[in-house]
Amino acid sequence: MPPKKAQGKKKEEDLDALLADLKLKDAKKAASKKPEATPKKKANSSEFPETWATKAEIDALIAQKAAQKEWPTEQTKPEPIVPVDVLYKGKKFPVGEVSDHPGDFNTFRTSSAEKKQKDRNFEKELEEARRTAEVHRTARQWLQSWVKPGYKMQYIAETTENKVRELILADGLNGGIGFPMGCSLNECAAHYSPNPGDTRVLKTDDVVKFDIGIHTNGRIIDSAWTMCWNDRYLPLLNTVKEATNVGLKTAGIDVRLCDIGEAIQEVMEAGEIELNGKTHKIRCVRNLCGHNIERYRIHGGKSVPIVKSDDQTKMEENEFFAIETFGTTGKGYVEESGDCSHYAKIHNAPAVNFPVAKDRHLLNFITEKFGTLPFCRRYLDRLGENKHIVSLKHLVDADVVQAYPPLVDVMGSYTAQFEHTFVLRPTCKEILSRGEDY
Ligand SMILES: [Co+2]
Repeated sequence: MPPKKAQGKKKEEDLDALLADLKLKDAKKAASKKPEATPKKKANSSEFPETWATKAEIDALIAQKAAQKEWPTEQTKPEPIVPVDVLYKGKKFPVGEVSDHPGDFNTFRTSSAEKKQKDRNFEKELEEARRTAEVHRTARQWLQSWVKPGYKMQYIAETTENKVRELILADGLNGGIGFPMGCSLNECAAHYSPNPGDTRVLKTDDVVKFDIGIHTNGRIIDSAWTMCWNDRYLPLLNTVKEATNVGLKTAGIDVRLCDIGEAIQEVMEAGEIELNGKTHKIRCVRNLCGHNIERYRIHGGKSVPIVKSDDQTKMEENEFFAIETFGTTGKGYVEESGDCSHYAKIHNAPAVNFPVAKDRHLLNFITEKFGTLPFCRRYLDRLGENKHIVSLKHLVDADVVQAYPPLVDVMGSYTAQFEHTFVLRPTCKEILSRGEDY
C-alpha cells in the first residue's frame, strides 16, 4: 500500500495534474455515454456465492479451529485451512529470502560478532514478521489458484480477507488484517477496495493489483502483485516485477533512497508494451513510492522513490521497508478519484472534542478496533457500524482520520504494481514476503 501522495505539488506537476484532470473529465464524459459492458461469463449461484461469511461466522470458525485437537500435519490443498501457528507449533517460521547488504562498507556485517548478537536480539520481532509473511503467501497463493474474470470484486476481497483471518487466527489488534485489501483495476494504481454494495465484476481484459496487508502485534507485512487474463499485458507486468526486484536488490543499510529510485526508473523505463498496434514506453508512476513500516504504522515517514530524486536519506539497521513500484501506459502521474474506501486514524492526531455523540462513538470505535491501522468502510459494516458515512466525514474533516481515495492515472491506461516487505537485519537483508509466486 503506497503512502498518500505528497500534498505540496511542484509547478510542473500542477500543470500535468491539470492536463490529466481535463483528460480524465473528457474520458469520463466519453465513457458515460457507452452502455456498461457486461461480463462474458454470467455468475452461477453455486460457483459465485452472493453472500459471504459474517463476522460471527468467522469468529465461530476460528474458535472451532482453535479448539480442534487434530489438525493435518501439512497445509491442506487446494484450500488452506490450517492456521500457521498450528503448522509451525514448536518450530520457527520460514525465513524469507536472505542476501548480503550491498556495498563494500557493509561486508563486515556478515561476520561481525556484534552484529550477530544484535541479530539474535531482533529474533522475536523477526518471528512475528515471518509468521505474518507465511500467512500472506498462503492466502495469496490460494487466491491466485481460483480468481478469474466473472467474480465480483467484493466477493474476491471478502473471501481473501476472511481466509487471512482464519489462517492468522485473527485476534483484534494482536493480529489480523493490516489494511484493506487493494483490488485496484486498470488505470487505478492503488487504494481501491470495494465499498459495501459495490457490484463491479472482474473482466477478462482487466489488469488487477492485489495489495494485501497483514499484521502480528502491529508488525505489518505489505506485499502486492498484479494479475491479468489477457497475455497482451504481460510485458507491463514483467517490467514492473523486474523494477521492484532491482529496487529490492539495491536496498540495504546506508543506501541512499535516491539511488534506489534511480535504479528502479532505469529498469522500468527500458520497458515497452504493444497495445492495439501502438507501442507504449512504460513509465514509472512518479508520485507513488515505497515506504518504511513501523509498528501499527504502515507509512513510517520515509519514502522510497521510484524515480530519480535528490533524497539523500539513508536506510538504517533494523528498519522494515516495503518497496513497491508502479509502471503505467498512461502519463505516469496519479490523481485522487472516485469513491473512497480506505481510511486510517492519523498517528499523533490532535485531540478533538466532537460535539456530536455519534462522531465521538465512531472515533472511539476506530481507535479500539483498528488503532492507526488502515481500515475500509466494509470493516465498519461487518463490525455493526453500518451507519457511519456522516460521522466518518466529520472525522476526516477534522484531520483526525485520513482518507486515502483511489489513485488513478489517465482513463484507458493500464498500471501494474509489485511490492515486497523486507527488513534490514544487522547481518543481512531479508525479503520477508518473497514466495515462489513473485
Ligand atoms: Co505499501
